[in-house]
Amino acid sequence: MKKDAIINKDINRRKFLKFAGATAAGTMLSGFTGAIRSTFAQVQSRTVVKPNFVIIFCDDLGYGDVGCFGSKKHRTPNIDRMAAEGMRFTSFYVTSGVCTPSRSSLMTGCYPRRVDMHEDSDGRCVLFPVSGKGLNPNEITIAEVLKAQDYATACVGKWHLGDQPEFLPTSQGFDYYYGIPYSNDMGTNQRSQNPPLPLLQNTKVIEAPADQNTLTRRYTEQVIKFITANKDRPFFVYLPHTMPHNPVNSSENFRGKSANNGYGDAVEEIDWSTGEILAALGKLGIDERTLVVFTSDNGAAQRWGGSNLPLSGWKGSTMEGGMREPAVIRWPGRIPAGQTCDELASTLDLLPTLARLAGTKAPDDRIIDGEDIWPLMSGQEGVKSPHEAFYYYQMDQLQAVRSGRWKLHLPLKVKRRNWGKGTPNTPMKLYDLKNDISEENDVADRHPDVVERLLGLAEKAREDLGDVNYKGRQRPAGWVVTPMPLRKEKS
Ligand SMILES: [Ca+2]
Repeated sequence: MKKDAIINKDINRRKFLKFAGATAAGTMLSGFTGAIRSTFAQVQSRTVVKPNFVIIFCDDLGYGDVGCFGSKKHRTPNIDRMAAEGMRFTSFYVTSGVCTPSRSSLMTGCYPRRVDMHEDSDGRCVLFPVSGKGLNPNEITIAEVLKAQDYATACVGKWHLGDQPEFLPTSQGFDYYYGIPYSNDMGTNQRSQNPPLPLLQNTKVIEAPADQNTLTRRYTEQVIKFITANKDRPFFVYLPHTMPHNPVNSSENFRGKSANNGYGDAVEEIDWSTGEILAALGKLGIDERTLVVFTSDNGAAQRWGGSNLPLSGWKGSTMEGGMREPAVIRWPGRIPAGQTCDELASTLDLLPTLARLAGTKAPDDRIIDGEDIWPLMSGQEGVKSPHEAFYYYQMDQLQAVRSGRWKLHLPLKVKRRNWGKGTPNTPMKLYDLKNDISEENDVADRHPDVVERLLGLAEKAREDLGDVNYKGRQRPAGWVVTPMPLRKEKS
């Protein structure tokens, strides 16, 4: 693989401003007189008030891990209330069963293969510390789209799209960053050559190893501080929690309190955190102009106590349990309360949808795989998913396709797994997810026409997004030649 392309951020910025076109006019206004500016603001406020956005993105939280999605073990009254005041999405997907690729899609509105974030430089399923590879700064992230609309932007939590300065949130459209750059199990304890798990503020390591017990609490404080400081202008907060990814940790108020060991404690602290953020929005009087998303980056792992029920399979697989997530979206007055949407939607759709709500649109100088799902979110009657198909990739391999109620697992000579040898000769299977959400009854024999149609869709995906060694219409990742470990400066 070629590693010689160092990204020129200035060129990138210029390109982006060109793309932003009319929207850049908003930025130029800062040079005008106060009077003109205030007239502009009045006109603008009469036409459209830009909503705030908060995306709460858990790490490895399963489909069945919160009360409003059926958990009997975890007490999640705040997330449940959020669902009662908003909409549950029950066929909401991420594009991968693991962290890095899944996050690349939320940021770019593209499948991981599209932006070459489906594997690391050595063919592993996620990025590891001191990685020369990262999300290409030439990609236009959701934060960059919103920043061009004059949003204040913050990322608080686990990033995992590159640990070099060129790839960190502050180089990808976020004004502010506070959090860990990759997974909480990737400190020195994982491999002795890794630096102690760094906690960053912007690009500076402020603590190493990070005290994981207090991360959820500190993230929450950071988010509320940022929201409070920016309450009078539109803001975008991306909160990718570190928990409940293993090793699970929680602060003293939650430790040992749940009915499901450390995992349950961590989930219940995330619920508390969600409640604190919603309470802050209410207190600041900005509830009705703030859209909040709650979901997870992939399904629960098999080993640590999470649940994907009633789905089958675990984190890291293309079964529903790996890639279908609990999702709640709330915006009082704009999203109808207490409703459920079972139409196919995904994290791919957040960029186009939020762009539209901010008064702009997704970048049109490149392929974006996501679609605007505001018609679904706003509860318009009879609206169907904008996606003819959704594709389940395991790293570089297309393994399954869903269209409407049907999901086809493709027949594969060697079905890839994240770790170790693949599984040989896996047979084709067709499931009717409407009647068989657990993927238990193969009905391929009874529906040859459906099988043929889905095989055709898979073929289209192979041509477009690629499959194994065939690249398809892929854009390059970002690379740095000499990646350096993130360490705390000696004081
Ligand atoms: Ca994860």
